[in-house]
Amino acid sequence: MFIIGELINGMYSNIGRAIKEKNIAIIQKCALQQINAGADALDVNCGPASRQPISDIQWLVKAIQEITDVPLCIDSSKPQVIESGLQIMKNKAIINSTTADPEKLEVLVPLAKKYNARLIGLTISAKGIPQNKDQRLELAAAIVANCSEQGFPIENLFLDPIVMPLNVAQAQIKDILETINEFKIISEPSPKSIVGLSNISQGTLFRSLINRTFLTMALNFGLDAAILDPTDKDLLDAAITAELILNKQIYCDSYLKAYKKKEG
Ligand code: THG
Repeated sequence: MFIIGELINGMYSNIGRAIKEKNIAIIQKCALQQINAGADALDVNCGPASRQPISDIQWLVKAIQEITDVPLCIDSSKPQVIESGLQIMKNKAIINSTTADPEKLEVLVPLAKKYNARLIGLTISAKGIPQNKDQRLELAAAIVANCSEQGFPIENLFLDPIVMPLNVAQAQIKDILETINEFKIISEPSPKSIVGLSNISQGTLFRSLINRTFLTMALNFGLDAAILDPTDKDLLDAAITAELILNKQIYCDSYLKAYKKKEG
């Protein structure tokens, strides 16, 4: 599984404060902590409270690429903010995200092509978040068709079914898991799948337990990537063990240590 660290997000109060005060050391420490814990890439989101998201995202990207060359996943609903991050990016880029809205796809797919970036497509439209599997798949197919028409390689597209909190949308979670599996049959080559894992446990107790249980289930439905907290050791151990059980890692008695060494 491709792991994108979620912790550089202005939604977290320590990061929100660091962005406001331009405290570069806090951002760099958070980046290294996530990479050392096993992150393959880092999500970068200046948060809902940022009043100058264009300059804030550029400041974050500059701070992080001073100390690492892992791919950065520019997380914003505003295409201008995404482009400002891409303009100064030296690391590989992932655009997080487009929706299925034609106006957004017309701007963000060409940007992904221009900057050679991977692209995350959310199964959401101007009508909002779908309520069932068929609506999710319909929007996913529209994103895939639009990317194909514009000549964007589908292997570089991640589809996100949008994970809802368990305490808000319990009846939809099984549908979301099945959607992940069915993304694969939309086209050949297949698009990849991704989730924002921590959404599942927002507002619940036992967050870590719920996150890791959902992640192991999603892996069984073929999940390729997740935005998650890589410093949650139990979560990463559960993911590695799930991949072992699914025959994606080779068994040995010290498989947890072996996997981490290989990654580190
Ligand atoms: N899909 C895609 N991108 C995403 C999401 C997604 N980016 C944002 C988000 N969802 C993934 N990242 C987070 C980061 C933090 C939390 C959830 C998802 C989180 N934060 C605490 C909370 O809200 O309770 C904040 C705690 C604090 O303030 O310290 O849970 O789905 N493509």
